[in-house]
Amino acid sequence: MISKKMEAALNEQIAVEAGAHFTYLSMATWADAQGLEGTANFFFQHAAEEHEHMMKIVHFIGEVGGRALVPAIKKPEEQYKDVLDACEKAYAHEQQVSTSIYKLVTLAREENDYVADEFLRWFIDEQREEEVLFMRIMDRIKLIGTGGQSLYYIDKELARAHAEAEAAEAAEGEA
Ligand code: OFO
Repeated sequence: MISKKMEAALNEQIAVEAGAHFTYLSMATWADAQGLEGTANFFFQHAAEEHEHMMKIVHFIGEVGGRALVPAIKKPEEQYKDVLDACEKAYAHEQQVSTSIYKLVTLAREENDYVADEFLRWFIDEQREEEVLFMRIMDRIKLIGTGGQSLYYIDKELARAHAEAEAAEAAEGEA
């Protein structure tokens, strides 16, 4: 049975993941409206992943005898200067998410909640992968340049990142 403290902390994480889902959804629709199809698909996929993260926690809380609560979500930012700006904000967001996951792990250990500790391991790996992904994308965008003519190549780069992520997910599903 989960402690009340752990249950409350995991419920806060549900709000964090839902917030990430909304943030990436907003980046996706912004990119779509700019005609940046590759970028939009990349962020739509990321939004879907954050929804999955949220649902993992919802189901976990239920499994360990707690009650998952549906959070109120703050409206995300709607305008971005350019793709680099969106990626920088996504990276900063992921860093915050990582911090909140680490705090959950610390709490699980303080509470001797080995089940939650084990459950959270997946999120630690996921956060590392996501931070690396955004760092790589930002590096590539900086190499390509952010001028108008670079947009086509930046969009292709994000389309490639999207395709790679889809392939990795499919391979994971087959394993
Ligand atoms: Fe990328 O944030 Fe979820 O865990």
